[in-house]
Amino acid sequence: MSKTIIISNRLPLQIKLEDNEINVSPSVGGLATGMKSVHEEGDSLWIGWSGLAEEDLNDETREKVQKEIEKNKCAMVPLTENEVDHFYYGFSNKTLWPLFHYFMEYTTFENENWECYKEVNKKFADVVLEHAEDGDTIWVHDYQLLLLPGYIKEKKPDTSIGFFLHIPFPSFEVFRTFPWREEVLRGMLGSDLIGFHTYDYERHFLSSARRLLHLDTNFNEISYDDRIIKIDSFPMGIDFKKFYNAALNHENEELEKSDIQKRLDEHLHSSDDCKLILSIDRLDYTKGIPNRIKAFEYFLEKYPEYQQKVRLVMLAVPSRSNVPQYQLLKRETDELVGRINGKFSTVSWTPIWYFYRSLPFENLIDLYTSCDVAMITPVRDGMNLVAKEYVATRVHQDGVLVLSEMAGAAKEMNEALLINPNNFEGIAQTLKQALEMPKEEQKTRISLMQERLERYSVEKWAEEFFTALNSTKQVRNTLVSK
Ligand code: GDG
Repeated sequence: MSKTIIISNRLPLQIKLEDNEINVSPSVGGLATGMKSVHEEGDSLWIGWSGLAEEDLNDETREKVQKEIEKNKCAMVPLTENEVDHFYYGFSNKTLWPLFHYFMEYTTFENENWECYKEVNKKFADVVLEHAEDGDTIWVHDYQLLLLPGYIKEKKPDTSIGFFLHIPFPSFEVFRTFPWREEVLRGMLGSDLIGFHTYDYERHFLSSARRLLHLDTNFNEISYDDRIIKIDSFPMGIDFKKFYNAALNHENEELEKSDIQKRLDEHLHSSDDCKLILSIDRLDYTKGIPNRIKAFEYFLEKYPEYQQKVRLVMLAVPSRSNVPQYQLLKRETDELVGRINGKFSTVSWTPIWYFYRSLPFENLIDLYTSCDVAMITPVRDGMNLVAKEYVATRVHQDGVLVLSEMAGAAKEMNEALLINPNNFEGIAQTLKQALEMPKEEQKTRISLMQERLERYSVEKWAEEFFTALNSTKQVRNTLVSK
């Protein structure tokens, strides 16, 4: 009986260690949700890092972690602090992340990090090869594991390997600057199916494969190493029902109120007719946070009648805070918020409510359901699930999504108001349009987007990827039997 192996940098578990005791809970992220049914049903195994460095564990705690992981149908790839430093913070987040998001000025090319990236990908391969058998279906996720498909295919050619990239694949002109470009392409081409969020990323990949490796391509297929590899786009969805139902329940239940909800309640029950504009992102330079704040400042200056009538509620979730660019961004964001609040605030009104923390799911729903407009302005973003989640929670079909055309999500959400994140004039006019949009128009736009989100949910995304991967298996079998 063949089985399914899912591999991502992190396991779909949150593992906390306190006083030699470990606490394990399931992750709530999009990937974990999407793969849940695949992982729970049938014979399946999820391989990844636990989030704890080897140095944090002793024999006793390692055994406990191991047991919990096995109980959850997972297997662990052990990583040392040094590996986390060079593979994760180093190569993944100082080289691949900025380069693939077109931040070339932030990209470092350190040979030591590259060597460690290769070693860790091999470590992942070793764990996969301990478990994989001919006929198994293997799904590898994201930019931390670009070399892994190649390492697996070399040793286990009779497995079906799918790879999905959650971030953009950059254009050839950017990718060609990368010193290890051929090795990385060859690593990805160990797969039988390579998936991206959008057709543009797929096109960029095909172009790099053609121009750098001189490979033959036929539409979306590449001939490589006596194999045909299929390249396709699979825009990732969300667990629509989870968000929609949470928003419905939220209206009925008396939940324990967070400081944010108390503040939102005060606002909603106050007599002023101030509207709320929401933004939620990890504090990451790709998300266009400084641009958004500056565009909001421009809006308040250009349309002074909106001063005291609108407020930006901004949740920035701490992320990768030991990478210097993220520390600089934090400082810049703090300063910009301070400057704008200092410039415009009155005794009764502060233009920006800024929260730098991560919130429990229920509070995320508080934010989504309380805000009139969501303003999502990444300068580059593979997909952007926050845009989709905001729309899914609008159970009265009101609200307006202002979305950057640089987010993969913009390709599917035509009814959003699309903006260029660098055009402050355009953003200001679009914000005004959003704040003044008639209810009927809001309803038309939101319902159309909701229908699409419900139909193309994250489960559907996973199902379609697996169907495409299995069809590559059938094509291979036919070729072999000929
Ligand atoms: C990468 C790509 C692509 C956020 N704050 C809190 C919280 N969240 C949840 C949101 C959403 C997720 O985190 C963020 O997803 P995004 O898609 O917006 O962004 P990335 O983290 O950059 O994800 C991206 C994605 O992979 C999937 O392929 O879309 O382009 O960069 O689900 O709800 N959740 C909770 N508290 C928070 O404070 N509970």
